[in-house]
Amino acid sequence: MPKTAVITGITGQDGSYLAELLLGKGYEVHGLMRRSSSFNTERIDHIYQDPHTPDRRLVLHHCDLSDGVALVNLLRDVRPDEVYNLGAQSHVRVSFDAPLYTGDVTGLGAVRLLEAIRASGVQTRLYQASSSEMFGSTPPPQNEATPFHPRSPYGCAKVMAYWSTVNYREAYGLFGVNGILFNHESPRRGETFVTRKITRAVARIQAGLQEHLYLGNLDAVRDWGYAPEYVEAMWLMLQRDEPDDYVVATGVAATVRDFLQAAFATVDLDWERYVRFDAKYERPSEVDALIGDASKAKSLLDWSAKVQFDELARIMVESDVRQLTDELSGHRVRVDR
Ligand code: NDP
Ligand code: GDR
Repeated sequence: MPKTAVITGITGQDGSYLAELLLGKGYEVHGLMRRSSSFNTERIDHIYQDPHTPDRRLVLHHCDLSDGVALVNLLRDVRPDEVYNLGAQSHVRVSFDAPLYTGDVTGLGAVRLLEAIRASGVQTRLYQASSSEMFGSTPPPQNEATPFHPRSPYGCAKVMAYWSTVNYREAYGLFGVNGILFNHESPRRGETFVTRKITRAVARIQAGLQEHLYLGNLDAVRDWGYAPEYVEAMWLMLQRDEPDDYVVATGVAATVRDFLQAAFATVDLDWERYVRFDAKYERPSEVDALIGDASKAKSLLDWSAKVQFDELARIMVESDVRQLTDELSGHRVRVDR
């Protein structure tokens, strides 16, 4: 029998790569998507299967992490072997503007899913998308034993989801794992996260469509990896005999300025000519430095990152240049945000 998986957040960056990975392994994949007034399936359109396709292995369901009863019903109907909770309000800066909403979806949403697993009585394994943002102001390097000190409503919500997963493991014997993933990016990264904002701007500046790029704090240190490699680690965690928690990271530190330099250098431009400061992109409390120690994932999952930030910047710039060329040749230029 092929395995069945449920993915919350299938329309997001990681959800789309994970769906591809699981379909490639022969899984039947059930993705939860929010109802939206405009199409929100761009990242999974290439793997979409029409409901009338015989034996289709990708099924989409309208469901929201704020709707606990719908989660119970869905799990009872699908009876998945594995559940990946990737759904979240995932933008750190936005979480300061929408703290209650972020707490509800990113924090309580995970608890609703845990309760839905219990209430439906389904025997399943759960992956919780935990985040390096939980470490917040605790200095690097950070590993599984590093204390949490979140610096945003998003980070606080992720700490709640993390501990709830551990609690359901201890209280009810649930096979629940936390992947504590450091920043990971790709050509499918949301356009308001700093890496993608930069690589899109490089393509537009080179094409003469944009003059300046407005950014906030350039001194922040992050550990940027490549998303397709990170979803592989998620899957590996659920294949172990025992549930556990794992840091997933490259271990390589780079500032936003370093990423800027690498991205603009891909097309031989000097970033300092184009970048301007705008305080609106600063956070009320910033996370200064995240650098992960993924030695546990290396020894127990045999997983390690291959792509590092400078190659990542090149992959993303090249993709954005191609995408812009396609848009221009179709006479369709998207309005920038
Ligand atoms: P994205 O922001 O790209 O995707 C988030 C997904 O959650 C989207 O599918 C979104 O739907 C969905 N979603 C948002 N609100 C709800 C809701 N109320 N109910 C159901 N679904 C909802 O995030 P990523 O793919 O980058 O990240 C995946 C997960 O991993 C997130 O939980 C994130 O917090 C976490 N994470 C990400 C890291 C990273 O560097 N990328 C690092 C560590 C953790 P829609 O498409 O309609 O907006
Ligand atoms: P982050 O990613 O907050 O680490 O969360 P983001 O790309 O938003 O910010 C990274 C760093 O860049 C600085 N920065 C800017 N950020 C944005 N978005 N826009 C700007 O204009 C800008 N200028 C400077 C930020 O201050 C920050 O220091 C991501 C998300 O995917 C989370 O969901 C995930 O949990 C963490 O990574 C790990």
